[in-house]
Amino acid sequence: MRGTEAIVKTLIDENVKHIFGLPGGRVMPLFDEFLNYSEELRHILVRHEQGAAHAADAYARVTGKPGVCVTTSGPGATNLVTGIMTAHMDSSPIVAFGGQVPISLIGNDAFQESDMMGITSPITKHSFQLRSPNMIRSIITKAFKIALNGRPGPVYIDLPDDVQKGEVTREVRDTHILGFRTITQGHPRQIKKAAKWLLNAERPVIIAGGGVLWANASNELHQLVEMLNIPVTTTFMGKSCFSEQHPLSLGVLGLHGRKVANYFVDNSDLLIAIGCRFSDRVTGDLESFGKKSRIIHIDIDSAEIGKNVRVDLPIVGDARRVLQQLITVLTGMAQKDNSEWSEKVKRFVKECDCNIDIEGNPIDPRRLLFELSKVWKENDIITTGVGTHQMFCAHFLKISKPRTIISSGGAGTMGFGFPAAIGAKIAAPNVEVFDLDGDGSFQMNIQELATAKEEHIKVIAVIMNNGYLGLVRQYAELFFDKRYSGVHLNRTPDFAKVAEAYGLTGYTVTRPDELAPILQEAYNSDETVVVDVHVQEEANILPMALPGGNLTNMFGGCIETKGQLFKGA
Ligand SMILES: Cc1ncc(C[n+]2csc(CCOP(=O)(O)OP(=O)(O)O)c2C)c(N)n1
Repeated sequence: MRGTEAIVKTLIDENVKHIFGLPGGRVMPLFDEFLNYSEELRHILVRHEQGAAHAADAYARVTGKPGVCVTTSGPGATNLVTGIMTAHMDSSPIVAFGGQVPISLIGNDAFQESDMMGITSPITKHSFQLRSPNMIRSIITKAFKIALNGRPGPVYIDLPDDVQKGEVTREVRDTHILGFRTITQGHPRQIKKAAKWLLNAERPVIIAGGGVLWANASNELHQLVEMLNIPVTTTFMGKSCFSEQHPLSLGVLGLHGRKVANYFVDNSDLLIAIGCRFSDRVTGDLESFGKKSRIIHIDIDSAEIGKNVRVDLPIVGDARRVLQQLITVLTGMAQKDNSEWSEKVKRFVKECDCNIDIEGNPIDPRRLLFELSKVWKENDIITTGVGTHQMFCAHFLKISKPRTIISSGGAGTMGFGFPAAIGAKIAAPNVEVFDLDGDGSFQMNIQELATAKEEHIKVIAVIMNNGYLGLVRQYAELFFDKRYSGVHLNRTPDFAKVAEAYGLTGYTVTRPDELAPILQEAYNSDETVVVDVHVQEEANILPMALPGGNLTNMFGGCIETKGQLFKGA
């Protein structure tokens, strides 16, 4: 058996059905093999390798299974780096393959050689270099195991040319990884203690992070909330793990979070953080975060516990397993009436329910979200770029089904949205996928329109076009005396015409009354559509807390808040 055949067969055995990539000299043997297995394994040709990594990443976020991408050596492989780092920061399992020069040339500065082991090691869970065709099955199987088990994350595999071309003479089948052990069950004593704390707390709040989604623990989370009437806030990465239509949903917390979420987190006496890593975007000032509360931290990655915040009760384990354990223990205990707390939360949640049906021309970004929400169905998926448009989504969009919002949180990678939409659509062909993007972010991977056209992948790109690198402009306005340096996008192309140039349909929207019919038309279309929505140029995403400041010290925004939210609270 050829090395390339062993690669493809192992991928098929790992249930891989799609692979995103772009070829070059050092990966041609593998691409040649793809032709022999095109029925089982569909290769999707992207136009830039970064797009392949983001598509694989989004595929993983939608399915919960590793996404796979493949590139040639040197610049092909280095073009993956931003995508691998993005997946790493958001704990997304991808397996990325890069071609490599033959083993005998490694270290010679051969044509298109790059030290991908060195480059990827800080941004992956593990990097492998295949050094013998006999090791192919063993290493690829291990790579999938590592990517998915425990805290998920990316794995890189370097594929020297001669290993691809070589013969498998004695296949190594060992897939055991020495020292790789994941703790999934929470310690029973800690679980009991957590249950007691939960029942004794006067003002408990759950903070749910991306780990809840990766563990498929949304049902258990809802169950726990029904049982105890505890409010839930999510991190941006956890958004969608708890229905934001639920009366006890506080929405997203943090720097650009909702006032009501930040307020209740700050005033709770018990925080139960599940699968969240307490990023600086979530905590703000670490000195004052959680000052009034005890903190229970449930996480599969023990290294996260105590890393950023003081933890009073650590529980290492899989979020779903631990929640199941907690529910079992709590079932046997006398429940406490905490209706005073939960009613207060519900009242404040209602008060903080902002109006996003905003009139006026130019279009307010919230108006776009309002119209979008009317068009899409709850199982449809939305991806985003990075900027104000992303934070408008985080703050104002109510998402109710798990894994339906896909965004680059930890890395904040502009250009993520559109290729991610492609990956999401491949993963979930029966729902509509929207990429809600910024005019800056969309231009960073605009070339993937060709991929969508050629591969008949239908997504709806909606561009919140403000003519600026909006979030940086906002920070310049707020923190640099409105001294705008390098934030105006003077030469933005006509996106509708760009879409047409790729053989697709494009629309330009400049008036609020055009939004509903055009979005509906885009929804009904069979092909990828670009909807370029011209919004207010200097719309700020507010309220916000000061970076590094106290979470409750938010300024701006909420002019539409009904009532005086925190007065006398
Ligand atoms: C690859 C990359 N480069 C630079 C940045 C810094 N950055 C953060 S937000 C932003 C502006 C984004 O502009 P746009 O996509 O138009 O979205 P808007 O804020 O206008 O909604 C920039 C430049 C980044 N996050 N990622």
